[in-house]
Amino acid sequence: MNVSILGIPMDLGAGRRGVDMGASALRNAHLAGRLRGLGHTVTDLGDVPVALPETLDKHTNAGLVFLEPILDACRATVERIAELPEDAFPITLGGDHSISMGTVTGNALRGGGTGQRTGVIWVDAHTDYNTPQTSPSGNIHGMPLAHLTGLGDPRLAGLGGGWHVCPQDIVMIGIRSVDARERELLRGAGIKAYTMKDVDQLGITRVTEETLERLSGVSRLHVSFDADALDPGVAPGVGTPVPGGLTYREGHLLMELLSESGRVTSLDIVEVNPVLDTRNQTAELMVGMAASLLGQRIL
Ligand code: DIR
Ligand code: MN
Ligand code: MN
Ligand code: MN
Repeated sequence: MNVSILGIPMDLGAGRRGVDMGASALRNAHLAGRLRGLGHTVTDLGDVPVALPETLDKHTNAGLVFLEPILDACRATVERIAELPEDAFPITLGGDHSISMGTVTGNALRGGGTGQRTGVIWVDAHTDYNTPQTSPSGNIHGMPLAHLTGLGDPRLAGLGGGWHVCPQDIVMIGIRSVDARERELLRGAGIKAYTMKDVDQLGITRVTEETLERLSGVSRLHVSFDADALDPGVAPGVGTPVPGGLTYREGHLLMELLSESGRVTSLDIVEVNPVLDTRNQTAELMVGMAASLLGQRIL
């Protein structure tokens, strides 16, 4: 496959500093080399420009911290991704999870037109379905999915022109932290969420099979992988660790099964925080997840 790597070194959407270095940490953990070793052609497109928080006022825009510079970075991301050919496999490196408003939209716009129907597999401890009204923090990394479906602030929801993700085309996996008003908003939204309870009860194999079945009518599938979906024991380098996450093998098996389906067309790796990590182990772990999604097999 033709893999295109794009970095979005942004931590403006997160409550803690450091995920802006995530893209660099993933490159240092030999992401490109691992994928070349699997037979892929890999091109690194470099980074999208992102403003430094030290140069900005942390003014809160009615519950939206750093709205303008996040919008700028997301718009630049949409442009860079949308121009890639339809047969490319983009891997976008965060950065905090607010980059996904740009990456998912850019991928939907690839190939021209007003946006293709796109399935989104959101692997995360959190549902990231806050709006500025429901968010307890004002941090935009807790809001990307709501905006991708067209809710929330019209500037963020408008990144794709008129394009939005259909709620029934979203599947969340690994969920174990939902804010009170976010939960109310999710109820009845039509989004499928596999919580950690579901993973424990059904097993990750059945969860993955059901996910692919649910999204069987959708030709483009985007995986948005927040490192905090994994258990903090194996992925300590994240800003908002939550106990009880996916094990090392559950993460890999999910990626291996998605890979076998041959249906995934793009990937985000987000929320890797090298400042909070130990010897870059979380970046190395996430490079392994990407390798499994792109064809690495044990035998
Ligand atoms: C929390 C934390 N739900 C918020 N969210 C995330 O601020 O909205 N942490 N995404 O990684
Ligand atoms: Mn997230
Ligand atoms: Mn998260
Ligand atoms: Mn819109």
